[in-house]
Amino acid sequence: MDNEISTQPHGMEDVEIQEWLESLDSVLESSGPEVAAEILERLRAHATVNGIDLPFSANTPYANTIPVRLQPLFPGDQELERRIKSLIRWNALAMVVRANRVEHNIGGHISTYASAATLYEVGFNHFFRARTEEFEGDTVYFQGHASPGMYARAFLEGRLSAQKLENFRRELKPGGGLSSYPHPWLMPDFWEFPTVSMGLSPLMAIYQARFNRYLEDRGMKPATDAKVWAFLGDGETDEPESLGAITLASREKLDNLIFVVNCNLQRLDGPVRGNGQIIQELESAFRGARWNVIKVLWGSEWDPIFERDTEGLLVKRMGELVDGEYQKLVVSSGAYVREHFFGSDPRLLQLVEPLPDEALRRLRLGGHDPRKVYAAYKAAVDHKGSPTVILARTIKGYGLGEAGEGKNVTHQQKKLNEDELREFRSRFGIPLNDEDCIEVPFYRPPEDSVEIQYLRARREALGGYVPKRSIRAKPLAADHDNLFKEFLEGSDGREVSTTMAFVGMLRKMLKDTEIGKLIVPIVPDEARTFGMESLFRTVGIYSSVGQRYEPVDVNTLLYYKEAKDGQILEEGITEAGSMASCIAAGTAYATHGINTIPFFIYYSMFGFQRIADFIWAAADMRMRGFLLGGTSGRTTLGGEGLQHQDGNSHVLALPVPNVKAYDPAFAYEIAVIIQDGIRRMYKDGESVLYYITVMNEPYAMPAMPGDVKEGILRGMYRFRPAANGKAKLRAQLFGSGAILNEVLHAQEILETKYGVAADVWSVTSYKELYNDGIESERWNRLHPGEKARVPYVTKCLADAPGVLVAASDYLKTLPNMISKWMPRRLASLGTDGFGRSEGRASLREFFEVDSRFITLATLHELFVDGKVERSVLDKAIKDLGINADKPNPVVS
Ligand SMILES: Cc1ncc(C[n+]2csc(CCOP(=O)(O)OP(=O)(O)O)c2C)c(N)n1
Ligand SMILES: [Mg+2]
Repeated sequence: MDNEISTQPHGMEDVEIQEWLESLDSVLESSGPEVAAEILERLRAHATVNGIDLPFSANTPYANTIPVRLQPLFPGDQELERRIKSLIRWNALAMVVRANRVEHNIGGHISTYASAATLYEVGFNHFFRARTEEFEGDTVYFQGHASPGMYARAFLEGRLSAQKLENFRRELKPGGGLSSYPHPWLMPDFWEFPTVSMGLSPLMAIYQARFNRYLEDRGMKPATDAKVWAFLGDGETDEPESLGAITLASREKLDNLIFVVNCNLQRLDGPVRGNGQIIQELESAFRGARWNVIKVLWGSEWDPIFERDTEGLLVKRMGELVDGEYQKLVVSSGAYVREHFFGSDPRLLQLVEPLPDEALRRLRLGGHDPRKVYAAYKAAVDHKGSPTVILARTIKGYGLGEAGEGKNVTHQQKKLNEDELREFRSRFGIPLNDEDCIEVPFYRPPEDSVEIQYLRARREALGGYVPKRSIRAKPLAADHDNLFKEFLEGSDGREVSTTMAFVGMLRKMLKDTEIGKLIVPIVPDEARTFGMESLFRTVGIYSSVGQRYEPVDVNTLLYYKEAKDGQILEEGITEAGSMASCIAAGTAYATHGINTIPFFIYYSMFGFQRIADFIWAAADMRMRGFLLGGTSGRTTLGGEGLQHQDGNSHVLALPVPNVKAYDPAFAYEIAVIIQDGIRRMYKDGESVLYYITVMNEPYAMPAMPGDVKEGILRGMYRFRPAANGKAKLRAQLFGSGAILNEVLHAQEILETKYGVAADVWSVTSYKELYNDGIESERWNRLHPGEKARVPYVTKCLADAPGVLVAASDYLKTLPNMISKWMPRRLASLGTDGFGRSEGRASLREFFEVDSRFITLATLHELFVDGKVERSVLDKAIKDLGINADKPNPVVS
């Protein structure tokens, strides 16, 4: 930490220092801060040129960034706002305490909001503008654990009933309750952004602010001064995602973005940086990234003390303390503060001599002083050219006193004893008597009280209530039969991959009059891998500054074209950032009232496996759009090996309830899925999103064999029946993705070499089949008296004879999970195990999913059923060239 203001360096006389400081002061006075800064900058350069080694520091002293003389007047009624804030504090606390009285251990958080109340209330009373018909509104990411405060405010605003508050964390009670944290899925009229998985919201906020600019630059919404506010915890900043994209924000000059970090110096277990200073650490990280950093450390009570301190001793002392010591100071008596903080230097003691101990104890921190917080917010919204972070010092559990103010255990505090409740009540002036207060009732002053009137008037002036979520976009017509028709017709023998087929569809969609402009292609530096480079030229890569250079490949047809109205979001190597863009685009129907349709294509292994929690948040947010897992399939992506070859993502897509996951084999399947997806999401308004894997193996795309659309969407359909349906030996083979070709090949081998007639099914989605199966089971269990529902798989296979064999490029668990609804035993082949750097054929042999292993599996099933002799099997193993003692891919 380098924030010391040294007073006597290397024997230099005080007077010399004083002279330098005075001349700077006089420049400041006569010519202003800009000239003073210029001189200092020149001085620094001069020093460097003359060999003076100036240590780098991105820190400023441990003091408020905004000096008192630049502090604006507080525009509100401070006393009234304090009373309103106290009521919110009380109700937030009551909500948690009551919930835990009714149901022990139901949980909830008191101390986070207690520390952040002023940070929020200044925002609600003066800054957060609601979304209205005329104005898009500010976008606010509330710290997840502060949710009781947001509910308590909405209660005072008359938006949430006492009944709802009573059922905080008990959402399933009659009349409904309130979700623990912000979840648009559970409270779709209230919350907009899920923030409780820490670290996600800062990154999402950055890309949201960037997406707002993208919409403006593309002329899809008017440019406004709407802001994106993100409230985070200081502990939360340890999540790599929290700071992982801050340079994008400054590079893009996102002055529409404001972070507020609630620096209570504590996380759950204890101090964030007991032995250091989290505020200084964050300051240097953000300043280094060229953000505008505003520190709000000290409240107004400190101002006169600073003023008396002409020697800079106080700032120096403040910079010396580590956070562990600060934490102790805020819970200590005035006498202790005098002795241990000011006592380090007699000159410091002198500064506070006139103040009694009680006044020392009451020296507020900046984050609890509305005037300081207002000044910081005002400076942040007025700031131009870069994003702003406000580092506000607060006390965790502020006001809880003995019940947990500033204590290490405070994060988990959910109960207060009678004395603690009375004390809290008295401290915040809640009009409840001793007896009533221990019942912790919710308290709302009458409608005509000055508090309610004021609160309502403030919100009215700011356009309405926040947070509030509503769907603002009109449904699309989504009548795209013509658009997708050509893809149902096959490739006329031309070999193309499903990726190429998809890119062809994307190209066509981009030209469509209804959805062309709405499409947002998003790619983390893999556009060439997916053959998308032709789009660079046609729709351009978004860049807020256009293209300031002549691209090296300008003479080629497909040159790298960046443009201010470019449509592609080429995010660079950040799947998390790309997903955050996808979320912003896929929720714009609510946030902006614009039906943007994201198509986020990425290396499939780096999707669900790497950024699953963002996908979970997207699902919670009711994101609409398409995730495309490119180069998927453990054996279809040759060469790349263990890290890239994805045989997992369809399993990892299972837990996200509203993700529809497809593993299509042919272009027409993809066309059917995308067309239907656009209809369901953008016309019918369903809260689903799509995951489609596409592969890079080229093969001829067949035409759609009749009307199999329903089967494609529901998860399976018979693609190619057996040529000889009358044969004695019968089988049903199931294939997905590129492995369907192996299955088709096995069908031929079985028929020509072994006299087995097999039907081949394309299984487009095991997830759809599984969900349908468990839903039928459930319904039957709950309605035993009614006609039993039959799972779709069972219906499909009702009259299908023979043994059953499935093969895919994913784990065997996928077919296994639906096998119980099949008429007979199922043999499953799949790619469990680590991948290898190899070609497709070797990989498919290694994982035992090629046509030979499918053939063998079928014969083996027939053997188990007593339909063929052992000798047939032995001979087949030999004829097919299968090494029976090869390594087991699952464990090798
Ligand atoms: C990704 C993630 N990990 C862990 C948690 C559990 N958790 C909830 S709050 C908390 C501490 C938060 O500390 P801080 O960010 O400083 O917020 P404060 O409550 O102090 O304002 C933890 C560890 C979580 N919600 N998300
Ligand atoms: Mg904290």
